[in-house]
This record gives sequence, structure tokens and C-alpha cells, in this order.
Amino acid sequence: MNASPPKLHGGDRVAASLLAHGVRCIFTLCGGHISPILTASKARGIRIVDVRDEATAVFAADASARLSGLPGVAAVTAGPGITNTITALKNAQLAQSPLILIGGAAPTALQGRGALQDIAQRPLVEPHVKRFIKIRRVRELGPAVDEAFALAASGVPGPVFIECPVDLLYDEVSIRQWYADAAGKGTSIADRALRWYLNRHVEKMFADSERPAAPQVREVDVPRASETSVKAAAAALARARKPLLVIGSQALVRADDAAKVAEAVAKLGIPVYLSGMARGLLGRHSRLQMRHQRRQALREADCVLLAGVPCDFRLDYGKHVRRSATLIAANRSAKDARLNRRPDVAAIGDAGLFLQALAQSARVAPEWASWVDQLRARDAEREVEIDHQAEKRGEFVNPVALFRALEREAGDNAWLVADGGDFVATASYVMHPRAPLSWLDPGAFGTLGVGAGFALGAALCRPEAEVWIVYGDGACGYGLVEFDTFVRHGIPVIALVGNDAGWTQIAREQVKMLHDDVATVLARTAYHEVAAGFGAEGILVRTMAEVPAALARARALARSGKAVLVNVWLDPTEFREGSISM
Ligand SMILES: Cc1ncc(C[n+]2csc(CCOP(=O)(O)OP(=O)(O)O)c2C)c(N)n1
Ligand SMILES: [Mg+2]
Repeated sequence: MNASPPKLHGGDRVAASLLAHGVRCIFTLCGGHISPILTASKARGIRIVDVRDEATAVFAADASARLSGLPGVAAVTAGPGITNTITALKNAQLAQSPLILIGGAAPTALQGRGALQDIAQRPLVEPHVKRFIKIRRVRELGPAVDEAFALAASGVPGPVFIECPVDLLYDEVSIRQWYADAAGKGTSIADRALRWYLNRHVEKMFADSERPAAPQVREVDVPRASETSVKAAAAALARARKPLLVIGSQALVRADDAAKVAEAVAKLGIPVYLSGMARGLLGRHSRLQMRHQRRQALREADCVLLAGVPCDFRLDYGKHVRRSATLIAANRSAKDARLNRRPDVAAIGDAGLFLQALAQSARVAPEWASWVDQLRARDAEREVEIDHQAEKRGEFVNPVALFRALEREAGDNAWLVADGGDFVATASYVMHPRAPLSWLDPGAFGTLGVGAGFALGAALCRPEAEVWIVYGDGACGYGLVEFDTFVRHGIPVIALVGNDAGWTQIAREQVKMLHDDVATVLARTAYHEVAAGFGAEGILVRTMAEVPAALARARALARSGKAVLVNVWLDPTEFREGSISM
């Protein structure tokens, strides 16, 4: 006898669409509202990575989007599952990272009637996403995924939310039965009216759902800067004696293009500062890349090209660039290109593609060589100062020396996730990210707590990489529980915790200005033992002498598939003196 194939339930439809869009992994924390999506995805070979906090799931989807260029996917349950994601969603929005968050919701007929976990989700989520897609019919489930994928990565990338009520996800027979039971068998007029109403409601839910529409992978809309702007920028560069290039995360949203962007930058021959996700773009040894004294270089430059970098606090709202300099801003967002300062050339479009187009027409001017040398000399001077700072010895570990050691010890395939305050800022000056996209930080939102989720996303996108989380001891507290996730899923990340027993970046200014360290003091907590408690490996380091062996051991353990936490007791340092965090 030929049994007819089982009918696809709503969860199957979502899963089939995700698969068609190339999704290989979903980050989640379970809930009855989304169970059918998880089981159906698993049945189709999509890896389900279940974490211990919904924020982690979204941070992981964010990281996976940044590294693959394809939207990352997280699924969370209705109500508190969704409210727990808000910080991570906002972080992704400000970092312009394309991700898709699938959220459960109360049954369609019970929304607003006091159902479990039922809240008005749109007003909470809508401000943080490109679109809030509310599903009302089973037939809309697959097309909603198509729409979300096209939207998330188009234009200025960002998160998209799909709200899936639970009664659209389970199989039709059960749902019809559930509504029939709810309608009861009463004979009063009210009972009959309710039955009529619910019956009509169910018919609408399943209307036209017989044959699911085939998933459609739509073209992503990639904005390109006009030819006029490319020509104007090339002409401005040709006139410049001291041009400077600053490249930010947005220039790498087309992750697969990283090598082409790097080639274009090399061809342009302009000295360059890299920030955010662009930090490893040119590898460790490029002649053109400067790492220090950016503010001074910007003041001296007569032509500044900001590729995917807005004039926000990081450029002192545009004041770092000399008034008389020609400013070229390449940005997918017209608003960001003009933020706080009107550029002479606004190239509205993908900054990476703009650099590639510009490299074809621009020519390296011979006089730039001395400008590059001048900046390089200054960079080298700063490196010598850093060496001096690394030599200082105290009772415990000097963070500058620790990162000098990590720079030597870490593999060529090291990926660095930055989560913390001063400790991380020190790393950003001392470490040389190895490859394009090999440095992940939260971005403009400055969110503490991204570490575990980012590392999870990175480790799954780059299974061959050695993933380090550079953690402040304060920051590590948010996601320490995810060592449980790393162990259960065999994710071999290495957390390097800079344990200075405090929220030092805040304490530094607070004590100086307000003479009180209240709320900034932590203990030398045994974070390595916490990780060991979850089944990972924990290593305690208290002296500089122990550092090289500890780093080597951590790498070896990670290579054998283990997650590791290295808890390093730090000495106070003046390295970050004077930098403020407001
Ligand atoms: C979610 C969140 N809460 C608070 C802050 C404010 N903040 C910025 S840096 C910092 C201190 C970080 O301490 P730690 O991670 O230990 O790094 P340290 O500065 O001590 O090296 C704090 C609390 C923030 N950026 N994000
Ligand atoms: Mg600290």
C-alpha cells in the first residue's frame, strides 16, 4: 500500500526554507513555542546548537553572519526568550550585521488574552530590526524566510525578526483538534458563536496551505557607489600629498570579497588604519598598515577616505579630520556617510566594492612613499614604547607582556574575539590579527558579554581556526555558563581572562574624578575552576614565567578538541591611562 507522504507542518516549512537558503546551523534555547522548527531543522541535517542564554544565540548568529557574509539564524521562544535577546539584537543592528531571529508567539487566537508567555512583541522588537515579519497564516511561513534573507543582507545589513505563532507550526490535524476541543460541545448561543468563530479562524490559518510555495532565494540588493563618485575620489587622491585611508567593518560585509578588498588596498598604496572587523584585512606584516597615532595621522592628512567608517565618537564626531582636508566617505548608509560632517565626496554604496573600483582608476603617487615612511617611523617608535611597557615586572602578570607573548605563541590561524574593557583595548594595540575577519569586537554599541556567543559563531564558521576569547574578568561573567555549551558541543575555544579583579576601565576614571571605586571592584575569582566545573580545562596563571607554557598548553588542549579557560592574574598597568569610556 502506498501511504501518502506526511503533510509538512509549519515547522517543516520554516526548516525547508532555511535549508534552501544554505543555513547549516541554528543557535537556540528551546521552548515549546518553537519545538517544531528545531526538530524539523534537525531532521533536515541543520545543526542545532543549544545555548544557555538567548543573548548568546543571537551573538553567535551575528558572528556567523559577519564571518560568512550570509545571515546567521537564531530561534528563541515567545515572551522571555525574546526579551532576553534585545541587547544582542541591538548590538547586531548597530554593527550592521545581517541575522534572522525567529521568535515564537502565543497561538493566534489567544494573543492578547493572557496566554502563557504572551506579550506584545512588536513594540519591543521593532525598533531594533530592519523588519518585524508577523506571520498569520501557515502559507506565509516559507515566504517569510525568503523575505528575511533578502532583506537582512541588502542595503545596510541588519537583523530581521520573524514571529511564528505556535499554532501555525504544529501539524494541521492536531491543531484542528486542539481548536475543536477549545470550542467545546456546548449548545448555548455563545458556545455556538465561539465554535463558528474558531472554525472560521482555523480555516483562515490553513487557507491555501496545501501546496507550499518553493523556497525562493532572492537576489540581495548590494548598493554600488556611482561612477561619478569613484572618479571624483580618484581625482581627489591624485591631488593629495598625504592621503589616508580608514577602513571599518562595513567594508567587509561581503565576507567572501575580503581578499579582493585587501588586493585593492595594496594597489591603492595609501597608508591605512583598520578598525573593527577590518582589522586583520592586510594580515600581520603589511607596509601600508599603521596601528598607532591615528589621530595625529588624521590631523596631518590632506585627503581622508573613510571606507565604511562613520564620523562617530571613534573619530571624535569628525573633528579628527582636518577641516581643510578633502573628505571622501564611502558607505552603504547615506546617513552614516554624512554623520556629523559633510564629506566632499559621498560615495553611497558598498565600501568594499568602492575600494575595488577606485583601485582600478587610481594611481600611486611617488611622493606618498615619504608620507608612508613618516607614519611607519612613528608606528615603530610606539612599538618600542610598548616593548618598554612590556618589560615592567610586578607581582603578577603584565598585560602588555602577556599579549606580546600571545602574539608570538598564537597560531597563524588564530581568531580573536574581544570582550572587555582595558584588557581588550590593550590587546587591540598589541595583537596583530592574522587574517581578514580574524578580529571580532562588538562594534559601536560597546556591549560587554558578546564573547561566548561570538566565539561560538566563529568556531562553527571557521572549524579550522584557533578561537581565542580575550576576556576582561568583568566581561567573562556574562557568558561563563556557555562553557557548558562549548563542552556539550565539542567547541574548542580558548578564553584568556585578564583577571585584574575589577571593572578597571570604569574604575580608572571613576576613582580619579569621583574618588570612589564603588561597584567597580571584583575578586580574583577562580574562573578557571568554574570552567572546569562545566567539564572544560582550567589553567591558572599568576606569574609571567608561567605564561608561555600555559599558552602552549591551552593551544594543545584546544587542538585536542577541549574548551579551555586561562585565568591570568594581572598587575595594574598604566598602558590605558588617559583613555576614557564615555
Ligand atoms: C553590557 C555593558 N555593561 C556595562 C558596560 C560598561 N563598561 C564598559 S567597560 C567596563 C569594564 C569592563 O571590565 P572588564 O571586562 O573586567 O575589563 P577591564 O577594563 O577590567 O580590563 C564596563 C563595566 C558596557 N560597555 N556594556
Ligand atoms: Mg577587569
